[in-house]
Amino acid sequence: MRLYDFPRSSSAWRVRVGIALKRVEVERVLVDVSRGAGALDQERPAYAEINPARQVPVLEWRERGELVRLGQSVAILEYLEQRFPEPALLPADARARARVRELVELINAGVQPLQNNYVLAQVEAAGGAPRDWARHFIGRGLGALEAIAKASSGPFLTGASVTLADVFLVPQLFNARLYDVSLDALPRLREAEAACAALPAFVSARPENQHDYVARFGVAR
Ligand SMILES: N[C@@H](CCC(=O)N[C@@H](CS)C(=O)NCC(=O)O)C(=O)O
Repeated sequence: MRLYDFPRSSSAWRVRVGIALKRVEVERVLVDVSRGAGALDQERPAYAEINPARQVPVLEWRERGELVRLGQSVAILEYLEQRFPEPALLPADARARARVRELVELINAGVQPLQNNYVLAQVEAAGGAPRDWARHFIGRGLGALEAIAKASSGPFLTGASVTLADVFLVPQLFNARLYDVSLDALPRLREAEAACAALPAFVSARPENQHDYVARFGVAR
């Protein structure tokens, strides 16, 4: 399997965690989706062939001689969940599973797209204030997540074991700090983040631990 990846991408980070938790062997291909100066690998026509959305992550594998490419972190993680069921990241119980998916979508659909680099560049081009915009939507989404997570005793977002909800939470909290969102009123989210930080899969997936990237770009970007 091959993962098209960028260390600071919160969506690719989710997939790195899932891959590490399930101990799947992957080859990684670095795609620079940052908006800084320098080569934007994703702008090269070749990458549009790999993902017409020109985004990371993409998971690629061969199946019965066919090359399969799959974008969207939710689709990728659900595919991995079916193919590598252990450890389970979606609970078996229907209600608990739906709750996890609710929290996943809160981040995946309700927060991350609104603070994606591409959107922030458009906000800036329209004369807006991209950092204020990002801070507003991240704070709003995380507030809702906290209110829902409060109903569970923890330490993870929905209870005693790690689920996809936690996999989506950790990179989003990293971005929250990047945009100076206050986490003071979000104790359940911080508790879940601390529980995840004790798991090696979450540590190895962090951007600063992507050593190929650090060697190529330095850690700051
Ligand atoms: N919903 C997608 C979002 C993917 C996404 O937004 N990727 C970002 C990095 S986190 C990206 O490639 N941004 C570059 C761009 O949109 O130009 C997923 O979950 O995979």
